[in-house]
Amino acid sequence: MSRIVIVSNRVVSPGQAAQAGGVAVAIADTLIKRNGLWFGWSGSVEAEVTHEAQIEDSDDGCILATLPITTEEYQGYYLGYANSVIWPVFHNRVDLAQFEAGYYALYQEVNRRFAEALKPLLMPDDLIWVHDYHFVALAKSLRSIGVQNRIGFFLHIPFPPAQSFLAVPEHIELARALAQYDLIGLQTTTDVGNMINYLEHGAHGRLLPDGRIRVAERVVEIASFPVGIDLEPFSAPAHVARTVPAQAAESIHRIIGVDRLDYTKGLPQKFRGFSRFLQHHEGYRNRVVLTQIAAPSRESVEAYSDIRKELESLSGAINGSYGALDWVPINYINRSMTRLELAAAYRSASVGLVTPLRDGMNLVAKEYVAAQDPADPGVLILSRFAGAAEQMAEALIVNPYNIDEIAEAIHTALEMTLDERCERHKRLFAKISAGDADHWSSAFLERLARNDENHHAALPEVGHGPDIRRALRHLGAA
Ligand code: ADQ
Repeated sequence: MSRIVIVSNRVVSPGQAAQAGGVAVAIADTLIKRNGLWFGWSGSVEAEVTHEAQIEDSDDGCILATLPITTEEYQGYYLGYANSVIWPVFHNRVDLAQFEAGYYALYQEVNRRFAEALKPLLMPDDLIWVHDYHFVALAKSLRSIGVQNRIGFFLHIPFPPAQSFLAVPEHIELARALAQYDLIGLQTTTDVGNMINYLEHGAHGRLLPDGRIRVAERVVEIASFPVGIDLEPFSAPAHVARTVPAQAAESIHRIIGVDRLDYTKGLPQKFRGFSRFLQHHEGYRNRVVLTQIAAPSRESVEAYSDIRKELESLSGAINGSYGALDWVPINYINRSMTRLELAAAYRSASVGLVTPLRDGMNLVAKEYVAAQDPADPGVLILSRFAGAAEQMAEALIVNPYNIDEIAEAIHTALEMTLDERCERHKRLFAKISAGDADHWSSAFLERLARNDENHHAALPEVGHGPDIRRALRHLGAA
């Protein structure tokens, strides 16, 4: 079996991955099982450029290889191109993208230097799995220095509609860089449709009968692999259930929100939706509290400090209007929490309110479902613009821009009968168990591992693969 080499922006010791959460857990499990190598940024920023990775053996039999970046790269590559161009555009916020800042050169430079530092660590039959928008150009840099291994790429964030992607001045360079991968994994069939539509109409790509696409003399396969969670940390600790009272009185229902403090997460709309609910349903005043746990994120990017100020002022205004001596409607917590604390908070909540304006998947939706008591579960309210909505149709699906719809969904959730709650939860739980983190990484790696001959044999001989057909139907093109 080939060794696995994972490349991601941040590398953490596999033993600490559970606390880092989400994808780190899935990556760490895969690496431990296959004694792999994890390569990426060390998290430190230094004055001098470093060319060689620092190697460390982890206790779990994996190898960690990391490099620092320079202060200039931190500004231009990390905060700049990755988080002030790709992140906003891919989340359909072209208005926030800083195209003119000249960040692209530093993005290419970091991708090139990381490829050069990775090459000496590679063995000929390693499978290389690159994660996320920080490293779109990594395969291109690896190929240019002679690396011929199979290289897969997984994009954790959405791929935008072609019209948004075309706005990026370097879109053709990015398309050519994407074509250097053998397999591109996206979260949803909508993302697959968007990428294929762009490649065909914006980058002269040609869809082949076997479902792959030819771009700039390279043939690449694109498919959806919805990311899953490791359920155990959320479903196991039944002993922590109900140790987190919503507020002093036991009869108070908790609505829970857990998000990084990011403008894509729809937090102001969520607060306004909750306020509208209190306005329209007076009987629930004093009986419901919204606990919003919002971990600070990328605070040196201006758009992020703006959202923080907006939320502080909104929660203050709502608490000022509706609060009473013994009741604070919004319990706004601006820090990170442990997995155990999160599991207990999810389980103590009658409603999980997950309303991003755009999200690749959204793991919080899955964590909330995993943490519920199957005999008395809470109700998930989920934005139609989270990738998770493609799988989790049994949630109450809302338009996150429509605060009246959010308000009414909160009311419906709080009034829902036990039978209906159990039925919806049973179906959602079955889906997230079948598509957990392990299933996600195995499915991606199996597909990547197929050699070209097997690959052709496994795909339909005529017409496009099922993912491509669904994606094209979605776009009205087939
Ligand atoms: P994120 O944008 O970070 O991930 P999300 O999927 O919600 O979004 O994952 C966040 C993770 O961080 C969850 O595991 C959650 O429990 C944890 N978290 C959030 N707030 C926290 C807090 N205050 N304290 C502790 N933990 C907290 C990106 C994409 C998503 C995609 C994931 C995985 O933007 O769309 O689902 O990658 O592919």
